[in-house]
This record gives sequence, structure tokens and C-alpha cells, in this order.
Amino acid sequence: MTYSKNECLSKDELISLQLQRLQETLVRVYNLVPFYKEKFNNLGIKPSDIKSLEDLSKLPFTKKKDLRDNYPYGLFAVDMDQIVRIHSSSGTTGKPTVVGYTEHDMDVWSEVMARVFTMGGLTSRDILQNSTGYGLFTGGLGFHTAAERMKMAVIPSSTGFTSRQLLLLKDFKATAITGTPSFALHMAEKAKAEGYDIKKDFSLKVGFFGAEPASEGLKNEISRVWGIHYVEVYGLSEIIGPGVAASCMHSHLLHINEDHFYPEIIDLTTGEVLPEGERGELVVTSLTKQALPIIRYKTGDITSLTRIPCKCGRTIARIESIVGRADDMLLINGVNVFPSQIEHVLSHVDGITLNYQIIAHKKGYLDKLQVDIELNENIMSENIHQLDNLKKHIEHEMLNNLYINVDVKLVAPKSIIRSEGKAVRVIDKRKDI
Ligand code: DLL
Repeated sequence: MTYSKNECLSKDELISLQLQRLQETLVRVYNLVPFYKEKFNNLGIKPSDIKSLEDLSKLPFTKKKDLRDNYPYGLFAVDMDQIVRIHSSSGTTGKPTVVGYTEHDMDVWSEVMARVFTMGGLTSRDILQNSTGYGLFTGGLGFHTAAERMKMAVIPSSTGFTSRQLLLLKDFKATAITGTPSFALHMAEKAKAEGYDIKKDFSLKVGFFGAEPASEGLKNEISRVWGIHYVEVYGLSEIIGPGVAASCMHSHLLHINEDHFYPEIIDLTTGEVLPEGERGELVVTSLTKQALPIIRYKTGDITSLTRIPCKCGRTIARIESIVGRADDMLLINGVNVFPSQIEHVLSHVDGITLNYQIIAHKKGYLDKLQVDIELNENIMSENIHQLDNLKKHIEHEMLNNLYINVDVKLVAPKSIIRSEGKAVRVIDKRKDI
């Protein structure tokens, strides 16, 4: 089942729709946003010079810094009386990024999110517990609006208050849930501790998770403990919020709603557009946004793109799960390491949980990587020899898979701080020096 016919267009139909929408967008940003007019003029490019989708690569990138420099509304292409919603992401450094939506943008957003719910098999008969944070973050309200559009019963439980969430989940009989993967794992842990029988007490059949990276191992673990199908949801506020891409019932790859968000994958160092299948940074151009149209936005997210047809029948391109963020990549004595690679190794080890934290620090001139990993409750043992063997085994696996020496520290169950929003997986102490 698909929600929109645009998910299944032929190649020619899709290209012609994308090109028409791209050209309209370029005219709009050129005429309405001084930032773009100046950038295009500096390069001597007019919107009419962009005659094909490939020509897009002639245009410069837009970066998060551009949104910050134009804080709060400098990149908006409409008057404030047309804005019906404002969201903002909390910047860890400097000013937050502010995004706005017209009524039309809200319609696009709820449509792409309704596509996502349909990918997970939801209909108006479903009850959705929306355990994603409401507020300035786009997650909660992004899911909410689309669920209402599909006439589901939405429980706006937001995140946190885990015991109450579990009570609602049992009593209100939600058939679907949303949240971050780390919160899903935390809820399962709490459910067990509070004596729930997860498979019997709850009515869940599917979960929609995103906002942070999750390895295949973590996704499988969440599916297993909850007994649900895992739909991965990807998105970012600068483009719209959740709903840019999501996985269907047939594959782990994520269908990108490319009739609204045109994707390119670029080389991390040269910025050149890479061919299908190669890994690089995802760059997105909005094709239908009114309030905040955005041209060649550098997402910072590392992935690859494929047009191999999916069994579900959708013809839109698919991206692989985000491997990590370009700025999340740790350089350990010259070797690139993504937290997702570490999680992948851990997901194949018995006796531990996937609650972990990566700490990078310096010893003399050398980089050192420590990974704190919570033990599984069943293996908490007095047997130091057994724990030492486990530690050595994980260190050996890290060296074999990542080619770096990792110092593993096994810590007690539930000793790593839990997050209600996005999990903090990496602490880079080298930055403090
Ligand atoms: O996180 C929107 C969202 C909410 C997506 C709920 C999915 C579910 P931002 O706060 O602007 O928006 O953060 C965007 O989060 O550039 C990625 O680095 C990361 N991210 C989002 N989804 C995924 C995912 C929301 N499925 C940033 N896998 C993005 C990995 C993700 N990273």
C-alpha cells in the first residue's frame, strides 16, 4: 500500500516533475531571498541556466552556518503573515536554527509523514502512542499532524515519564509507537524491571524510530524485545522534519520522498556529486517548500543512494541507514571511526547490552579510545576471570573490525545515563585540551 501515486512514478515522469519543481523553486529563491540572489550572482548563474537536474551541481551548497548567520528569519521566502508554524533546533554552539512553515508546507509535511505511516502498514484504525518529544523539536508534532490527517487515534505522550508511558501503552492499547531508538530500548528495560510481560501486556505491532543513528543490531534488538516491525524514519528540521525518508516493510533501506526533496550524495573532501551506490554526504534541495526553500543543503549525514527497485513497488530512490554524521566521525590516530561501527561490533557480542558510551582522549601525543559498555543483568558475576575474558574478546573484535585498539570498560547494568531525546554516544575529551 502506498499513500501517494508520486511514490510510484516512472523514471521519466519523476524527472520531469522534479525538474519543473526545481526550476520553480530556483526562480522563487532568486527573487525572494537576497542570500540566494547574491550567491547566484557571484557565480554569474541565473535560475534559467539550470536546464537539467544534473545542472544543479553548478549551484553552491547551503550550510547550517548560513541559517545561523541569517537568524532568525533571513532565509524565509514569504511574509510572516503566511507562516503558520515555527520550529527550531537547539544548536550546541551558537544560535539555534529556525525553520518556518506555510499552510502549504504543513500540508506537504503531513503528506510525506502519512506516506511513512502507510509504509509501516498503519490506517485510520490504528492507535498511535507518540513518544517523541513535542515542542520546538520537529519530531513530536511532525508525527502528530500526519497521524491526525490519517484519522488515527493519537496519544500525545511525548517523551520521558517512562513508567507512565508503559501504563498508557498497556491501558490505551496503542498498536504503534514512535520515539528515538535509545528511548525504545530504555522503555523495554523499564518494562521488564516493572514486571510487564512485553509481548502479552501490550498491543504494539509496529514502531517508528529515528532522529539518531541506530545500527542493524540495535534495530533488531528493539524489534525482538518489543515483538514489533521496526520502521526507520529519517529527517531534519532544515528540510522539513521527520518524513524525508523511511523504510518500508520489505527492506532496511529508506525510501526518500524525492518528488519533494531532491537528493545528491557528495564526496566528503571534493564536494563532487558521487555515482549511485557510493557513500558520501547527503545533500538535499527542497522542491516544494514555500516558507524556507533550501538549495543543496549539506545535511552532514553520511549515506549512499540506490535506484534498485524495491519489492514494495515504490520507485522513489532509497538511501541506506545513516552511517554517521560527517562531524561525528572520530579520527583515532588517523583511522576514521563512526560510532555506528562500534555499535555494530557490540551487537554481535553476548553478555552485554547496547547501552554504551565512547570516550576519546589523549595519552601523550596518541589518541585513545575507551568504550564503556553496560553488562547484561544475567552476566553480572563475581567471576573476575570471566569478565576479563569478555573484555579481551570485545577488544579483539574491535581491532579485527575497526583496525584500532579500543580500551573496553565493562560497567554495571543501568549505570550509563539514559537520554529521553537523542542519545549522547560520544564524549570527545580531546576537544577540551
Ligand atoms: O531529528 C527529525 C526527526 C524526528 C527525524 C523524529 C526522525 C524522527 P533534527 O533535530 O533537525 O531533526 O535533527 C536532524 O538528526 O541530520 C541526522 O543527523 C539525525 N537523524 C535524524 N533521523 C535519523 C535517522 C530530527 N533515522 C539530524 N538515523 C539529522 C540517523 C538521524 N540519524
